[in-house]
Amino acid sequence: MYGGGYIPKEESRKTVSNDDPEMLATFEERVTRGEKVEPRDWMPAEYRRQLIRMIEQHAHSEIIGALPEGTWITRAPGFRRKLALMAKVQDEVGHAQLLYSAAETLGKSREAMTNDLINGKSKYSNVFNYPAKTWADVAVIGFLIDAAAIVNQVANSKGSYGPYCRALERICYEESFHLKQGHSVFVYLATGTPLQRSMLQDALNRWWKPIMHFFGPSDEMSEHTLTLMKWKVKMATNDDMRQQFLSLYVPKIQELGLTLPDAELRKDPESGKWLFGDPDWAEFFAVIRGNGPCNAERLAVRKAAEVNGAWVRQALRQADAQYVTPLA
Ligand code: FAQ
Repeated sequence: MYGGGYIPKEESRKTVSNDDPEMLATFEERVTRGEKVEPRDWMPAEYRRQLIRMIEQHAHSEIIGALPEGTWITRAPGFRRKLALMAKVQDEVGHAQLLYSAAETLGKSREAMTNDLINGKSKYSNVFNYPAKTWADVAVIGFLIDAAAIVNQVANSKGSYGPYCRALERICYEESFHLKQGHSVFVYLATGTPLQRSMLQDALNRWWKPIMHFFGPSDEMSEHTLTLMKWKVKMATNDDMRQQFLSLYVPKIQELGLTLPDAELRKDPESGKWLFGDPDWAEFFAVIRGNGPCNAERLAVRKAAEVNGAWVRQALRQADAQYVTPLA
């Protein structure tokens, strides 16, 4: 099931110190110079493991992320909105394909990744474990969650691992259309009837906490940031990305006369940093460990798709064996 140098977590931790010190030093010099690392290049076992973990989680997030908005395709208000939402959801699934391919270059098979997702072993983004209750939720996801994803992905597309960076660049082009789609629905509701405005305000209130969690735990609590930044897999810390998002998007939300459900949220004029109330990290950790409002439902849908699609994969494998002549 595993191949191409992929070593599962437990074993890889043991091998970290076994990396040849000279090879490690050369690798780190290359990364520091800003060179891209490609799949056949030598890399430390822990670099490989961390990349697989992060890219795989990202791919799962795109697949599961299609589900909350996907439930609104049949109920979108009007044909134009339906068409745009359908295209957006389809793009998210395409992003997962790009990311699974990037993770495969590191040696973990797609089958192993899918199994780890449906068996609950792999994580995916906290935000997709909350329900999309109204059409206004589609506006909040499309505008603010896509915006948050762009902040993260634009930064990391300048990172060290070639296949991941190239996938992120392409994803970011598409995400910027998603942001426009989300912004259009968001502004439409924010400038609409009192009922539309209150529906949007309610969605914003429900999504704000998960969005604050989206960038990961605070830097003091983050387990992987230091290692990932040293190797230029992550190009900004969780707190820096959260700050960047707040600077860009809080003013846009407030301009529309909407409020945010955090009485302590304000920009400190001295440090230029955003201050906010307790983000409730207990809820974040509960959700990423499988105990959010929709975790079970999301995995059940993904599992059903896997089971129901088994015959298609089998038919494709058979067709492949029948018609494709192996290269000599
Ligand atoms: N959700 O040490 P750190 C999208 C876990 S794409 C769940 O700080 P790290 C597109 C973390 O895995 C959204 N788990 O971790 C879209 C680790 O657990 P582990 C996804 C989280 O890796 C839009 C533990 O906590 N984006 O939205 C989260 O250094 C609209 C300790 O945390 C990406 O995946 C979380 N939010 O930093 C689709 C981008 N945060 O693995 C549809 C790539 C942390 O040891 C609709 N990933 N954890 O068991 C990253 O940039 C990083 O992995 C972070 C976390 C920043 C997410």
